[in-house]
Amino acid sequence: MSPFQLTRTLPEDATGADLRADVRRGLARTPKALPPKWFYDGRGSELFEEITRLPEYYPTRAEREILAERAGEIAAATGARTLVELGSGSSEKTRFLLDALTGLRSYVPVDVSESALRGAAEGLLAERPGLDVHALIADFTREVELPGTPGPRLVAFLGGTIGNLLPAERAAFLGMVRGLMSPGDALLLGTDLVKDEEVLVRAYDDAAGVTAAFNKNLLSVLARELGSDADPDDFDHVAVWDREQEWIEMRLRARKALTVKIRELDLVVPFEAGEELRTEVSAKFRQEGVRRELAAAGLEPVRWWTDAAGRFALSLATA
Ligand code: AVJ
Repeated sequence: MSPFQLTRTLPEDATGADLRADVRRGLARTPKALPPKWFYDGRGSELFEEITRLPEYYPTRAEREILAERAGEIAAATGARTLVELGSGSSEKTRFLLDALTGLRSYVPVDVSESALRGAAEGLLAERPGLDVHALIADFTREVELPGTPGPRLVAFLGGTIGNLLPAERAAFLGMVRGLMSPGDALLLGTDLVKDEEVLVRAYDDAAGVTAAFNKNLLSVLARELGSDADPDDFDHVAVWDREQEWIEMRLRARKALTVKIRELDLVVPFEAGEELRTEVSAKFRQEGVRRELAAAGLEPVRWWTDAAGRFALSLATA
């Protein structure tokens, strides 16, 4: 059997149908809102990689610091023979885990992007000739069906991406993950932490304007995929801290009254001057909240690590 397999559980046209449904629903509601998963076309993924290198965007560096420091402990605590990575993207930070997990036999990266999966697998297969890589093209916010790889499994969901889900979606997601796990398996979860408002807002509204370009790239996705005529220059990038919900919201704010025509949906969407479209929430967590959400999904929190500055946390939970 080849050490590389690629399985598609996502129908070829699923993404298009999902996008249409999300745009129809999201632009009809008040306030207007779209889910952040639509940022990540080729250009959006590039812009996100650029964000992770910005001086203001600390989460990637903070999480890498924890992984570099704690990969050995994680490996010892889990003894994983399979590593499942949800939303693996470029799999860059995963190297720490792959290097530390000495008994690892299988790596299962899960992502909606086939190109990201192929790119990540290529380097790995060369470096780790004994490793089976079973890449899964799937949307981790939906049902995921894992290949029958050896246990125990470590399921990693890194980057703080869980913060992009709304509370009810997080509960559903954690329940789905719990359902993938057998006794002895573990979840490694990355969460960005509540901190000073200024630091948070700057991380999502950087001086170089990369996050603004990332946010506005959503309009390019809508133009290409659905024939939308929204002009990025007619919108401002906005990042605000919601202190009640404890999340950052990114929005696109119309600079003037305008209409957006979306040809493929036969839709005309009016914006008042100053009206905002929510494009992302990025929730920030406290240890108590993470414990509560894990427990509510039937997962037992067993370890909690932060970077030295206490900005970001990795949790380990068992099934
Ligand atoms: C990688 C999805 C967790 O919410 O911080 C970065 C995405 N958005 N800058 C985040 C993002 C704006 C990022 N996640």
